[in-house]
Amino acid sequence: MKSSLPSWVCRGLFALWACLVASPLVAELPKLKLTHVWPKLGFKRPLWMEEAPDGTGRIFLLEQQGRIVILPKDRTATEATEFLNLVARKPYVQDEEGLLGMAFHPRFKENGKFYVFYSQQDPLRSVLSEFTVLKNNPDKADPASERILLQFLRPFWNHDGGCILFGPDGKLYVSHGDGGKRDDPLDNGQNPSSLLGTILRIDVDTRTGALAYGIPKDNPFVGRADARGEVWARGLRNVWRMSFDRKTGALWAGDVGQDKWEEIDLIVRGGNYGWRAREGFHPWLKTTFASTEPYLDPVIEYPHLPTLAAESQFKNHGHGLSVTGGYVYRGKKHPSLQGVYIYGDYKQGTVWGLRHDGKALTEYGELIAPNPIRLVASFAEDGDGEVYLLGFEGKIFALEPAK
Ligand SMILES: [Ca+2]
Repeated sequence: MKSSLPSWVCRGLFALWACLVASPLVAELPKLKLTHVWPKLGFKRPLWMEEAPDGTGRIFLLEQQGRIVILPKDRTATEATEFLNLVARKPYVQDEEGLLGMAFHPRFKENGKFYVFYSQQDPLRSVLSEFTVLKNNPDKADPASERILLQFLRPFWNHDGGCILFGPDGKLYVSHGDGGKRDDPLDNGQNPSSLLGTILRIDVDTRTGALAYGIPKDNPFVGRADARGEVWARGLRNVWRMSFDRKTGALWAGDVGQDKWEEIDLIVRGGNYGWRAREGFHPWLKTTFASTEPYLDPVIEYPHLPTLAAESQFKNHGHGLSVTGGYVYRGKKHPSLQGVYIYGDYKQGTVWGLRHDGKALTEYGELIAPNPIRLVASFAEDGDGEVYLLGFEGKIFALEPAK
């Protein structure tokens, strides 16, 4: 039967239908550009940035070698204020070591407490400590106020994780990598009695037994003889940056892969994210531990090589070598970005976005094209929910729609 519609209309409708059926997930997310902010300031390997939750609007930035500085309110100024200096302790020896994380106590305004995560040698370890601001100067930390909460002994120099965050529940979440080397040789990720290859959840305001912190009673492995009560989630290789969605409270993490797949995970209580038994959605190595929980798949994965894309359900994603987890955009300036989880690849400089409706991935796409000059060390979020990119070469960029 001959159609009454002109043929070009039919072709157009067919193309639209084919597009919707064939690739419902590939979306036209807004293209972004990077705007250099604080252009007169240079930093050494900036790894984290956060606004103090005390109403002062002060933004703190962390350098890998062991410094925390307060950025000037005037973004054209030429000097930052040094807040804490741990350089003499030499946290930064090998590439992945250093001062890696910082978090403000939820009641920072009243108690001046904040937390840092840094590497130390002899023995190799990662230290999680509490510090307090000087009573007579809110722009200076008291270096003598250190209270060590936890030390992770680690077998190798790399995969240290080091992202620390307070959740909406007021508990401190701490990521630590699997302990390093290839293939997680000690099988830490699947060992429920290891603190490595995990995200921990602890209470900095209470104490459990002789520990310098409390283990919340509703943690998933509390009371299990073969497991550590601090563990919130495990089977993670090396979470490089995680964040809470400030609207939904969901915990997002970028877990760095080894040979083939980078992944983004939604972290849930007691979740086992598969490493070293799985890399991304794919079986990897045998593990000596039988998991009592099913392995949880990532929200999305991307390959190290374009030729691997055929093995993934996520076509046209783009490739990279080391994921950097970011933030769900909840700012006010850019409505087109609302609800987009922003993440990137450290090595390629690519920035992607995805949307997730709480149950499933609904959209994903490239936001900024590959640019290997700008290594994506971390993302950051200010008090208004505006998102930034920290370039490893020492620059801070605001993320903004390209038009
Ligand atoms: Ca995984």
